Amino acid sequence: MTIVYIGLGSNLGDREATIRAALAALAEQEGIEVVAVSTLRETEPVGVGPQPLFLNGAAELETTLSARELLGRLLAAEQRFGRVRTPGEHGPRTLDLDLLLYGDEEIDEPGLTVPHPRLHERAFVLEPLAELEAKGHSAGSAGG
Ligand code: GSY
Repeated sequence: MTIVYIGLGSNLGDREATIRAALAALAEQEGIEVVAVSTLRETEPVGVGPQPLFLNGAAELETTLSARELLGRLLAAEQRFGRVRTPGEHGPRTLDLDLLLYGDEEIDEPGLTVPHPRLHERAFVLEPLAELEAKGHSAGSAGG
């Protein structure tokens, strides 16, 4: 069982309903347990030009899946909840599920980098992780 942290984001449609539905869909899947979810907060878009405000948060999962398998599940959930990915474009999105930490593993493969490469520079990720840690879910020592 590996402890994992994922980033949650949306800035299109019913943002909170989409994030909550995606978490429920993940929790139903074999090999994934949703352990804790941070509060969701509105944030100004970073690095994407003028766009609607995001709703962001983070969740702690426990999983028996490999990082690659879990990434596949996250991408499938994004698609299921209406995300359209266009290479090179950073348009508004119904759902963004980012794999932030996978235990204490460091992975750098095509399409899969953990810890997430921009984790430490994004307040909209760090603040919900800090909240989970304060609740006793220790993102700082994931897997350790
Ligand atoms: O993967 C993160 C997508 N994203 C966000 C986000 O989730 N929230 C905010 N506030 N800005 C962002 N810019 C990008 S890209």
